Amino acid sequence: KSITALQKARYAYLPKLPSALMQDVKNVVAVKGSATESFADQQAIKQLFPHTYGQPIVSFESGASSATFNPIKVGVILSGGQAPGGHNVIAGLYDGLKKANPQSQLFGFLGGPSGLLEAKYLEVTDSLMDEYRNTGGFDMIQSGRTKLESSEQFDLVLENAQKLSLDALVVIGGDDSNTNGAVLAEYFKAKNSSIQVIGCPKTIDGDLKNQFIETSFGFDTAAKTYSELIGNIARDAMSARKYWHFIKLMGRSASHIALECALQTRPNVTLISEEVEAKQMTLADVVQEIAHSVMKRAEKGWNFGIVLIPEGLVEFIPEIKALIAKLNDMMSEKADEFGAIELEKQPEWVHAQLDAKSAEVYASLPRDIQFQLILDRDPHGNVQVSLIETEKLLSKMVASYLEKAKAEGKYKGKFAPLGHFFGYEGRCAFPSNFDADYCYSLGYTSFLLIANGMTGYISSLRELQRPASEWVAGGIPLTMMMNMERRHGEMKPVIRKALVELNGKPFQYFAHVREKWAVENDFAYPGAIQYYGPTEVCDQTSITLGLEKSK
Ligand code: FBP
Repeated sequence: KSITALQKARYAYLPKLPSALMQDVKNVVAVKGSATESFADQQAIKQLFPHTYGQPIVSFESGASSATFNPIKVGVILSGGQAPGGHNVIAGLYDGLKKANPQSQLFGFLGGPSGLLEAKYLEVTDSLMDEYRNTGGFDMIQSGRTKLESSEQFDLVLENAQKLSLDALVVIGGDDSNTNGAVLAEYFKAKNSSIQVIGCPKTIDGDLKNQFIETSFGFDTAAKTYSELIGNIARDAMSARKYWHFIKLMGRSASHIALECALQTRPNVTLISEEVEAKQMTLADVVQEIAHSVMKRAEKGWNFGIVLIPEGLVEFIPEIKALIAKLNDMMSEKADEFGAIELEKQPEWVHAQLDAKSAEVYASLPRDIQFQLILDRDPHGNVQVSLIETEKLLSKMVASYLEKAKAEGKYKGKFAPLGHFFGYEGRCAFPSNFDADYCYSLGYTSFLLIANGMTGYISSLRELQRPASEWVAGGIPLTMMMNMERRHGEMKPVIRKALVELNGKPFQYFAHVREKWAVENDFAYPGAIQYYGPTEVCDQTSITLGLEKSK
């Protein structure tokens, strides 16, 4: 294998831990708070989770531990999309286990939740672990999106875990995977099994957060990676002065990534899906917002600029949202009929099934977008927004808007748009120092939760705006973060997805400065993630986290 100079250097990096966790495990005590309630729908959640509802928040502090530290066997899975730092969660868990008792064992299930069902796993050894420390990606044990939902599946997981004599399972995943983790923890208890389940908050999307989970891991690195590229493109635009760059950014429904990248790079236009929905902006309104900046800048002779588009945008534009809902219902109700239609004829077939309003919207979209809207949904029922080329849709529509404006004598500029999509390139970067430290601490904390007998908890680090030594480690009951939501026509207990809050500090700051960014050249150039050098260059957290935690 060829190892790059950076990879070699990163092997030697020692992730920072909160100082309370730096001592011997015998001197770290679990301090429990009082009973908790779920964020909403308390009665329904309590009924669905009779064994795990209401557990206290736990924090780890200096003090004599009551844990026994007998040898234990723990399984771990990486679930869903990749996020930088996953390997370090495993490293923190592994080091904690071995530090407390060298006889303890860690098993990595392969390919995500399906590895649990198929009993495909490997044992993590020192040499294997050392190959992956501080590296990006999930390739050590891979990941997958299989959804665990039926009781047959849960039985199979239990059976496979029992065959291996597992004491605990750590699920590293996003909101859906941690919801699965909560259900699994409850299921094991209901079946009188003592196998514990602990979750860790993963996703570049940044939408698994609340007052206790300050950020999900991977968000920091992914946003910094995209911001580097956006900054570079902005500088290219400033140099060549001839292109408008339409950049779609990954992140699913939430616009956290787009907002963070905007704060880092100050582009001319950034669309925030949550605002589009709140203001009920139509596609025409969105196009007009972009065209406003293009036209204002053209007056100054600047026929170039940067537009950031969150990938989930189309789902928040009222008329397209309604169309997608109709398409979802139709595609599941008439799945067989739809499946039998020749690919080329699908849009026409779909069009004929829709009501007049949705049919009109569907017909108004370019043909490639019509196809992209009827692609298969993912196993969790989500539209695969990464595959919809919103950047092209918008640049085409802005072009026609400008043509009209030109005909009316309102615009004299030139408009040459280029489309980009930044997504997969940010998910497996070498984790930033923040993510490397945060993930290692999350993994180490998940070990402490196991050692202290907890189940149905998510590993948590708080006060993340401070240096790592001052972070507060602990566990939050998963049921606390749940509410009831309609999924596939049924009410289900799920962890609440955190979208951008329009009255939150990050958005408020952005809203305050964006008109200036729209018409000026205020671009900022963050450059590549730095791993070595002054703390203010290497260890800074995301601007979102900084603003959210500011007084
Ligand atoms: P999760 O962390 O929620 O699994 O999603 C991360 C993500 O990168 C989303 O931003 C994106 O929409 C999706 O995965 C893409 O899915 P896939 O990797 O299956 O193409």
